[in-house]
Amino acid sequence: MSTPLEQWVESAARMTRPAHIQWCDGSEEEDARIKEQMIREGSTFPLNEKTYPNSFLHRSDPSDVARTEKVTFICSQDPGEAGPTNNWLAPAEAKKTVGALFEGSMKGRTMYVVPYILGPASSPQSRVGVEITDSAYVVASMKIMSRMGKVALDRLGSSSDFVPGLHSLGDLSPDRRYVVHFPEENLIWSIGSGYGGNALLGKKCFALRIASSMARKQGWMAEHMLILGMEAPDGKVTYMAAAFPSACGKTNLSMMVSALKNEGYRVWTVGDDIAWMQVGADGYLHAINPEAGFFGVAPGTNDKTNPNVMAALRKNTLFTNTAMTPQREPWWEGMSSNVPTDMLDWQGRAWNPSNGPAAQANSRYTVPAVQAPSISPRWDDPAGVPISAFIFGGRRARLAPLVYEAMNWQHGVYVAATMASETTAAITGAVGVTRRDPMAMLPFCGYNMADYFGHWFEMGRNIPHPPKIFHVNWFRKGADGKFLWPGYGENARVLKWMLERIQGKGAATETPIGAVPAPNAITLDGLDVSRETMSELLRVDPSDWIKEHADVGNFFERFGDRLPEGISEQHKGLGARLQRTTVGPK
Ligand code: GTP
Ligand code: SPV
Ligand code: MN
Repeated sequence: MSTPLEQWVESAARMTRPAHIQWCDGSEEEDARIKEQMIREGSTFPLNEKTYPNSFLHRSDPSDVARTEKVTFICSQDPGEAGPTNNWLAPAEAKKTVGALFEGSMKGRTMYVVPYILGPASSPQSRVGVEITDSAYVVASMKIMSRMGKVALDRLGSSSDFVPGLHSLGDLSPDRRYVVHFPEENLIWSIGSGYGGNALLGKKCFALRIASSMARKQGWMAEHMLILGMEAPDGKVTYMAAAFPSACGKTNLSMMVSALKNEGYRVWTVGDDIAWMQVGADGYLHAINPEAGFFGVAPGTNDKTNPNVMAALRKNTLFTNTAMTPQREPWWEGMSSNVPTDMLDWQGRAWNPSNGPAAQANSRYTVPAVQAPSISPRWDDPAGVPISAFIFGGRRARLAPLVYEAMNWQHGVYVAATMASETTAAITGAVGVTRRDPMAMLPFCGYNMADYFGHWFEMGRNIPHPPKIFHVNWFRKGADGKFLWPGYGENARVLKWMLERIQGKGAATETPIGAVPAPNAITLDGLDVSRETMSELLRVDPSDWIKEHADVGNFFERFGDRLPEGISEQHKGLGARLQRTTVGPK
């Protein structure tokens, strides 16, 4: 008798007709063979064995360098289940259209069967997925990003309790690229892309889109959040989770070297992109990191902005679409002030600045989490870590202050639901366009976003000790167009204020949108930020916020009467507070 997994593998092989089938065990020997295969295929290159041992540079197809949201679909029976912010296809239609592309797509190629666990191997919160792929790069990446191979097969046994994900490179044509999700069957199909979130199906497809839909039914949360522990001078560690849209600073915040480390404040990394959370016996929300590695944005990373990542990257790392120096070392814009000569750009051409940046703007590194010097001793804790604060934020050149605190859970859900951010190179399309991105989940919520807001309210009723909710904006700009806040390790100063607020200390000033730090409440010692700049960073301009409020109202209209009452109430409340402020007290 074959197991449910074997049956699914057989049916996938009948459809895609590979020349070979290889079951991955996750061993180092297997990993070495996969790397050899990648090198033979011609787009992967070993890096300097002395300075970057066991590290590789992979060049993707130039038309395949970021997530493609336009071809990402939620395929529920009822389009209302996908909601107005997702692309929708009827399941039968998706199976027909995308199935036709899978017909014979692996002919002459090897089909890899990649079992993996999301979350600590022994955690009850963890789940098993299996990805079938014809990409050796995907296998090598999944080995870093998840607990992959035998450990997952052992956990699965003959059970049918796994999320199947079928992936094929197809012909890599953007016209024949689809990333489709069937939340009612917990199934993922992806074809035509070898890139990150499109192809590593354990990441955004399972750990967010499918998992968010499971979490809603089962009473837990799957969020696009980093998880960090903030250590105070007394040695106590307070855990926080933060949701920022793609390429808006999650990896950097979670791995920061704190500017306040001499005062005893330091940051420990639990996760950099995704959090799965459920209410623990102690009444706190407990978070696990479903991943085992970091798939981080390379450009802008250097010894000053993120020394922890720079240290982590020196071995066993897979770089994608960076440039390469004559010493066979990776390079990207912002890595060093001296630009190496005679580089190959991300497409393998002799670098010529007239061709644009040497490294692709969304070039990335894939590195095992344990290599980070900041990795938390509890990052692999099967019980997860108790979360005391949620932080939301995005890129807003104007409007949003450096930090503010929501009044309570309901207000915090509203703050998160009204988040907006300027788009980045992590997704295909225009960069710098401000869009609403509730909870940084716009591209990742596997069901109707209005119901997702409802789920947040529901969770609030079920968490005896709910996290405090904050909003941050590291990206506010001055009249000169430059960032007002230095960011990176200096963000520890903002985390310190949050910690004080959690402890019932920390001075704050009420504004219509929430509480901002009182003047002097943020430690500025040793920092070249003037009091004037600080007050500009914390300024809340009611007339700007009245415009924002109207824009938010238009966004919410898209959800019709599916929008939870709690959101409408909060929206009215903010409108009234803003009116009172501009009119002045009677
Ligand atoms: P994804 O992996 O796409 O989810 O991105 P992310 O949210 O983890 O973003 P990441 O930390 O990789 O940062 C993305 C870009 O923002 C990089 O170029 C960083 O250098 C830059 N960045 C991160 N933190 C800050 C900050 O505090 N201030 C400024 N100005 N830039 C930052
Ligand atoms: C993101 O875009 O949020 C990422 C990169 O973390 S990807 O894996 O491509 O989704
Ligand atoms: Mn991300």
